[in-house]
Amino acid sequence: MELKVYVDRLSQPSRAIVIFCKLNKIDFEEVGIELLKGQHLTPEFKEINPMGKVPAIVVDGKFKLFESHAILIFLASTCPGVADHWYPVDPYKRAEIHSILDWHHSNLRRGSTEFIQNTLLAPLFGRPLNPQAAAEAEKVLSSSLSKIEALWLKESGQFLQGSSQPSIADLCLVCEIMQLEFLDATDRNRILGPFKKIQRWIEDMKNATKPYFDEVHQALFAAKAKLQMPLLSIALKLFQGAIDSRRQNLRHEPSRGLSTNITFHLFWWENTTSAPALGLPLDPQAAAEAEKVLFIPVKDKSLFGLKGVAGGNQPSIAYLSLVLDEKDCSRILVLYKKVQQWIEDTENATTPHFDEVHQIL
Ligand SMILES: N[C@@H](CCC(=O)N[C@@H](CS)C(=O)NCC(=O)O)C(=O)O
Repeated sequence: MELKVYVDRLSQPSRAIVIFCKLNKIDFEEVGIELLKGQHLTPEFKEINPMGKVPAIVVDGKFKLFESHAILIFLASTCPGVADHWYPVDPYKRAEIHSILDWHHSNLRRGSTEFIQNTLLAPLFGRPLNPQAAAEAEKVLSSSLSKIEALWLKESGQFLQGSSQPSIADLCLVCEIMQLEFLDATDRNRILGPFKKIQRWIEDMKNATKPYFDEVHQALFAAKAKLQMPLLSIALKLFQGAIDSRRQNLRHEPSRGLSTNITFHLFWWENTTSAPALGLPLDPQAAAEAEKVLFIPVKDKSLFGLKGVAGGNQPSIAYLSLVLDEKDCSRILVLYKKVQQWIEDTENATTPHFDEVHQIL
């Protein structure tokens, strides 16, 4: 198998893939895609990942895959010699790993990336820092960390679910938390300080994945050192205008991964409709932001061929999850005939249960 791995080591899911490949002696070629240079937005890279995100892989020059969790599952399932503990064959253990991975994207990752963006990185992408968004993100992040500490780190073993050896879920979550190294010590200590088990677990993961964990994270520490250079911040301010106008041009680019889009659908729904039921105010500005993100990828689902996600002519669980989530976006969906047809097809393929279960809406 010829494997090309497209990554930027400053990206946490990219690091998880590189560490996994090195550790498991998987033969691969690492192709650097520098986010800060916009290399993920070039037409060439979008041929590989139409979402314009790293990581992505290409196998034997033809099979292309994005989304880090899916990539790790694919590699663990197909590459010879990967130890069972990374992605156990036992369906119960496997299901628990999937559960943690799905949770990761809309909780820990959401809190961590939003916090880092809004306290530090936003100006690099032409956006202002947003202390209010950072404060909200910190709540999500801290709540996620407390869930990991209370639910999944147990006395029976060093790793998630009390296992004695790590799985791909340990790798993804720890790489995510390592991104907090970008922060200054005060922020990082305030956030991570209360979580002693998590601190111990990070050390255990470093040891379990030696020497690759430190090697691959070098890029992060080097970038942090650069970010702290005062000269660089002055240069960034000077270039702010140029970056701004570039972002304007990119505004209409699809730029979010599929699982993130689903999360944005939820934000949109919450801020236009359901928040009062939870005792929260509606936030039209947040809804408008979420809608911008949601809108583009719905159109872009034509990229999947719609009549055959992954080439099948029968629906998969992916169809079911996406359709369930977007069924009620009629205002948005009205423009997208193929998506409407696909919802109809999924509805027919799951009749009568689809309509029966949607009754409650
Ligand atoms: N859910 C995706 C997330 C991918 C992602 O957000 N990658 C970021 C880097 S960490 C990226 O490429 N961002 C570029 C952009 O959004 O323009 C995964 O797990 O692979």
